[in-house]
Amino acid sequence: MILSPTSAPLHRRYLAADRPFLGICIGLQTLFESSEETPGVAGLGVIPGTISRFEGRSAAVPQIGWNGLSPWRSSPLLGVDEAACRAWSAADDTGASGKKLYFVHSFRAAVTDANREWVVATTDYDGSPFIAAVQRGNVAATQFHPEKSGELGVALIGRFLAAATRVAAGEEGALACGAAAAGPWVDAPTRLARRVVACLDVRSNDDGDLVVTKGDQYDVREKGEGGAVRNLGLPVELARRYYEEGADEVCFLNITAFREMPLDEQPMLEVLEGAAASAFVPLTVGGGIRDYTDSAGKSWTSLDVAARYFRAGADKISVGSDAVRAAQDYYAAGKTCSGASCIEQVARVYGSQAVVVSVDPRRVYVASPEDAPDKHVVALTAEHRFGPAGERFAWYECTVRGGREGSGLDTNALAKACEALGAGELLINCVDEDGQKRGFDVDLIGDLCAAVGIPVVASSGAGTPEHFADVFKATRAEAALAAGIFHRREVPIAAVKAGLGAAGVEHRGVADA
Ligand code: 1PR
Repeated sequence: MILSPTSAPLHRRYLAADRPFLGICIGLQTLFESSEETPGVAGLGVIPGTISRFEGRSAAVPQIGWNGLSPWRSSPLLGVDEAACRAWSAADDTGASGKKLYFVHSFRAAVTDANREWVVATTDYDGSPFIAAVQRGNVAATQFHPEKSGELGVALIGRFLAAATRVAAGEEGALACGAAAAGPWVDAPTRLARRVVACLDVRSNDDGDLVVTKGDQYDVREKGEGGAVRNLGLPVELARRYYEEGADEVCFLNITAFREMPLDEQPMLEVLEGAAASAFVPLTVGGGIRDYTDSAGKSWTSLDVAARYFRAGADKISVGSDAVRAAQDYYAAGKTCSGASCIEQVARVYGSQAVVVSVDPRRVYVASPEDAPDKHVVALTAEHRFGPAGERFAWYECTVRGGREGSGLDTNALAKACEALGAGELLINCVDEDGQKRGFDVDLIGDLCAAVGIPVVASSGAGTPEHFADVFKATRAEAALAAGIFHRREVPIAAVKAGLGAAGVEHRGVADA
């Protein structure tokens, strides 16, 4: 499609005039001719090709996490030339195989002969390379999110803005990249890192201050009569500390939202705005995301609530109690989707990759699978997980209201329903292991990883760096989350990453700049 610099709409004229442009994620995909994600809607057609969905042959879809780049040519924007490119794939001191950037998408552009001249770099996922960065003249775009890719990404944006300023001042070639190439300089496939997530359970303490707290099997108060809410720090300060220490994501959970109305909880919006201004990694927020009527009688949909969180700086929202209700409705309606659930509303507008379901299972022990014929029973493999009478089997009941109420629904059924409803990721807590520091419940995590094709985040029970390597070696979980050991400074994130390197688990290095 030839773009006419005069007759086309403004955005087309801007691109046709080769003015400095940096597209991010959907901003890259829009440059192509069309996308399977929006049949019948034409792209800008600047780059030949159609965007297509990952097939999920050998990896979870969406791709969520930090993956490497295979540069094809020098690029001032990416900050790579042929010599520096090798640094991109060289292992760092924690054993991470090269620098990584943050991707979160279900669709991608494949390299074709017709678009090869645009390709600056590719990345490998789900068994094949896809286009990670394009450029021609001053028009550039990346599939990854530089604004969420730590110092590496912040530096890339800085280089783009500086070069764009020089181009605007008449300096030709300030953004120019090397000549088009036939393929990557380094023929080693890139690998997706397993993510280390820091989780901040947030609530008001007895003085009304919003603090980060931590439960012990979901009990966040100090032991003893009238115990105060544990105060482990301030949310924005802790989020910045974890970012600086190398956390790959930060997750905020408003753990009293099921009692108060979330948007009356304005402080959570301020927490997100503060964190987004200083922690340049993905932020997830959960707690209270559901349809509700506020204290003034105004009705808000889940989408309204989620939209406020996204505008405040969240990249993903997490749904807990409302996901259980949605799953129960799904089964009650004969495994059909109503379109009305929070998961469906938000996934339809923002994409599945923005919707996390946070599950709060607890074990219900049975002597044998036959004792729970209508439940998905899991065989327990570690003595500390056996029941009080030595039971080696359990089904996992979803709880709601922060672990306070059972739902009767088993977690395996919930996971399948939420995937069908459009959730993009599962965050699997475990009430029994929360705060116990005995390691993640790999029986539960492995069972759910086998049940769904979306990414899984293991949560609850981390006590040592080895526990992270254990869950990544035992299951395909794409991420592992911890709270207590980070808040109490018992285990540094760098120690977790070094442990992953020693165990040969792909991860993102701590110093990514
Ligand atoms: O139900 O949509 O309003 O969401 C409420 C959210 O808040 C849910 O994601 C639920 O898991 C969470 N939540 C509610 N009450 C508590 C509590 O602790 N009293 N947090 C709570 C549950 C799970 C993680 C925890 C990990 C790691 N905690 O946040 O941090 O288990 O802990 P560890 O590393 O110290 O073992 P909705």
